[in-house]
Amino acid sequence: MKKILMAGFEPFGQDKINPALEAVKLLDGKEINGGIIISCEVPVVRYKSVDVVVEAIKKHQPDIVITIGQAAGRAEITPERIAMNIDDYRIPDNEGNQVIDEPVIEEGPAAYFSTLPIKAMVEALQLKNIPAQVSNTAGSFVCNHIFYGVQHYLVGSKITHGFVHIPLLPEQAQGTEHPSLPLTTIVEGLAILAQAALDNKEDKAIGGGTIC
Ligand code: PCA
Repeated sequence: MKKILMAGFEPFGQDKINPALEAVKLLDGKEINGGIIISCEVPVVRYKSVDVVVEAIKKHQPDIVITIGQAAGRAEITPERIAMNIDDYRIPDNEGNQVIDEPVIEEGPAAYFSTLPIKAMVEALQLKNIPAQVSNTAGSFVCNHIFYGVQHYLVGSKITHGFVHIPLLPEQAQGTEHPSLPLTTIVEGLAILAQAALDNKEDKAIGGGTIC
């Protein structure tokens, strides 16, 4: 049975809850077709976030790693395509680090692509009527940092990894203009993503893309 490590971020900024953490807690130990999901909690802290996931990888020896965070303002579950080698924090992380235009890894390449089948994952979600779309930017805060840092650690490894942003929960979005998704839908969506990652060694060539 394959292992899928799902790592969800703790709350940060003004938020008291992070749907990523709530969802992965509910998915811990869940069996899917040919695999089992293991979850872990990740601090919203520069460097430490990557260290925690690397420790979990060493401990559990997963086949697939999916790191997950919230994206206020997004209406869909969005597998990220690319991680860039920049930390540019508009707000401090949970230990007060606020850096401007510093690399995630000195001497690292400009960017890494997700090694998850992002198009197949989006297709699998849409087939179940769960809103989903590929995203071409994970921002420049700790989500991009962990995405880049874990990809860097996994260079040359057989373990595949990518980052997924999810919308806010209805209770977080209340009184704001932000869209939201219920926790049950997010949990169902992440299980579908894990299954799609397991079932598709190669990504599907599905058209789309964005035009500016
Ligand atoms: N979202 C933030 C960091 C943690 C999280 O859940 C981000 O998008 O960078």
